[in-house]
Amino acid sequence: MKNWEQFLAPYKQAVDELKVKLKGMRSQFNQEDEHSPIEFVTGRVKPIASILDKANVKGIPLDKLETEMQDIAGLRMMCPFVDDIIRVVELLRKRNDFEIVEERDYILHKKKSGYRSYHVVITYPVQTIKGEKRILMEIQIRTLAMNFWATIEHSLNYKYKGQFPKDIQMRLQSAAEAAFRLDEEMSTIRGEIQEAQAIFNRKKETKNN
Ligand code: 0O2
Repeated sequence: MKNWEQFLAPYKQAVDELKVKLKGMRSQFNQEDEHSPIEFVTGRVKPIASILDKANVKGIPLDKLETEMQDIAGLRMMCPFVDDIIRVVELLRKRNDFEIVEERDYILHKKKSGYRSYHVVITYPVQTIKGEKRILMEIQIRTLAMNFWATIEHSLNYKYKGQFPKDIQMRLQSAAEAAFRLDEEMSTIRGEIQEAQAIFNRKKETKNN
C-alpha cells in the first residue's frame, strides 16, 4: 500500500514553487510595460485516481511512477497568441532552475483528437529536509483557444471514457478547427489588440494614481 501523502508531497511543493516562478515571468513583462506572452498560469498535482487510471492504461508499475509518469506534477501556461508559445518555450530553455528533458510539439503535429499544445518535460530539484530530490514535471503551453477546446474535450472524455458517440466526435473535430481558425484570426489583428490593451492599461493606471 503506497503512502500517497508522503509520495505526493515533493510534487505538491514543486507545483507551488514553479507556479510562483512562472507567474513572476508575467509580472516582469508587465513591469517593463511590454506585451506579456503569458496570459495566466495554472498548476496541479494529478489526483490519485487519475494516477492509478493512467498507470493501469499504460502498464506502469506503481513503484516506477517517479521515472515513468511525467505529468504527476503539471503546470499550464496560457498565451494570447500562437507566436507567444515559442517565445515562452525559449524563455523556459534559458532558465537554469530546472532541466528540460523532452519537448513535444502537438501544435505542428496535432493529435488525432484535435488536441494542440506544446509540452515541455523537465526535471525540477525540490529541496527537502532529506536533501535534494529531482522530480519530473510537465509544462503545457497553449493559447487561450487551445485551452478552451482541451478543457471541454477533457471533461467530455471523462463523461464518455474516451468512447465518444460519432456526432460528438465530429463536433469536437470541427470545434478544434474553429479554435485553430480563431487563433489565426487573432494573430492577424494582433497589433490592433495589443495597442488597445496598452491604451486600456494606461487609462487604468492614470485612474489609480
Ligand atoms: P490530466 O491530468 O487529466 O490532464 P497520452 O496520455 O498517451 O496521450 P502522455 O504520453 O502521457 O500522453 O503525454 P502527453 O501526450 O504529453 O499527454 C499528457 C497530457 O496532455 C494529458 O494528461 C492531457 O493533459 C494532455 N492531453 C494529451 N492529449 C490530449 C487530448 O487529446 N485531449 C486533451 N483534452 N488533453 C490531452 P492526462 O493523462 O490526460 O491527464
